[in-house]
Amino acid sequence: MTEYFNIKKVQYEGPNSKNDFAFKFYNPDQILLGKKMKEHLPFAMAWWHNLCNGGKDIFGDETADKSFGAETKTMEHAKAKADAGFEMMEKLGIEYFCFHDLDLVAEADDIKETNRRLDEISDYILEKMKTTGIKCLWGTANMFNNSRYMNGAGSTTSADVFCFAAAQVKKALDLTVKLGGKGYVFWGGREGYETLLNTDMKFELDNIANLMSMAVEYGRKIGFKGDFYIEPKPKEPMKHQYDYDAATAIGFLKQYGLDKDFKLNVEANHATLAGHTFQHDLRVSAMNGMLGSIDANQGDNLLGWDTDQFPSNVYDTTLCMYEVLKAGGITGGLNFDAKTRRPSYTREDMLHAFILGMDSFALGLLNAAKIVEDGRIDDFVKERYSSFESGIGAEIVGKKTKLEDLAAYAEKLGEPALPESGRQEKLEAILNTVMFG
Ligand code: XLS
Ligand code: NI
Ligand code: NI
Repeated sequence: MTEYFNIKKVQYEGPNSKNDFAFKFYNPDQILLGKKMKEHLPFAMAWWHNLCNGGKDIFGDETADKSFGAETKTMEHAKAKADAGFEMMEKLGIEYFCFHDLDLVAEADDIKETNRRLDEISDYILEKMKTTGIKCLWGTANMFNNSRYMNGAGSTTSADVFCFAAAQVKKALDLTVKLGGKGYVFWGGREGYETLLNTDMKFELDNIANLMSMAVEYGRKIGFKGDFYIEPKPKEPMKHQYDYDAATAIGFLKQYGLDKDFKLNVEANHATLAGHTFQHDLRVSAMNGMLGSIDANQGDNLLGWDTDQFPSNVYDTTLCMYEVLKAGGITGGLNFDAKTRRPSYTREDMLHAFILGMDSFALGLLNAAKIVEDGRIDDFVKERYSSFESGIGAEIVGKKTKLEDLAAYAEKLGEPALPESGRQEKLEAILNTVMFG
């Protein structure tokens, strides 16, 4: 079989190694807080960015050749992509992949033919999964590229397009179950609007929820036991997207009674587009018991779009893994929803990108474990609210008070003392010492 990546399996060589094709920090079998590093970090490859995307942007053509030696849009090409993908995952020690239906095969003019192609490629992929032990993290349907989805899928203005979307979701669920996927994602790419002058927002939201409810019903019927996920994103491609951020998506799920079957797939670069930190959206999801999976990438603070970079910012990976550890881990995985920069167009660049991302998350995990073990930050937060542990504070928390009781307490007390200092600078210094000390 053709070898696409001309290297041996990437090994851990430690921080002093100068080998570009070695891990400096990701040491899969190293035990941390009672678990192997690779169990803390269930990395996944995104089929679309790595095996499909050639770097096309609105001003220019592809720079990377993703034909993998086959004529594009053929089944040979679909299989060559699978071969290359599995070779790369094996060489990097990546145990999961994520896919859209239309990452796997080219869409045909007729949905029946598209589905036949999907059956053929999923048989092929299933064989590769059996021989390599690589697993599917989640599947999804691409309901944003084709022009029929100009107004969205669940939020479309056309009942016929809605049915087409339903057909794609049904097939993508079939594929996810066939490949044993842990999750099924709804990223509402075009589920949003450009102007309220032509939009019935309430109607669109009801329809999206309806599509999701039907997906849950069908998925459970065919034996899907995993989690459904909403992946929030505030904008791009639409001006306004309904799944704006974690808090909005959770409210939506609760409103429509979908919160038992759904969790969130939080993407770093989407959280920042919504004006939050990555850590914020992770915390919002975790505190609602809905942190399911993570799209592990990073954006660029100077740009206002989803740049989908491989993570290199260790502060961010540290605070991400700190949230994950505090949440007791995730049932999903860490999907590198990320691509190499357009001028980094070679296969070596793909490997460098994953090694960067995996090492950045390994560093983040090592640091997060140190923060937890050090305990000063967690202790400070606990202490900060200690006035609610006894006396009137405990009564408030225990819901034993009325507004009149508190007013009487306040009148007797007079002007309260200022709350204790928030000590942000001290805590940031502790973080630095824990990370670099
Ligand atoms: C786009 C999204 C997309 C989803 C899957 O911004 O991140 O890649 O993860 O549809
Ligand atoms: Ni994503
Ligand atoms: Ni994204």
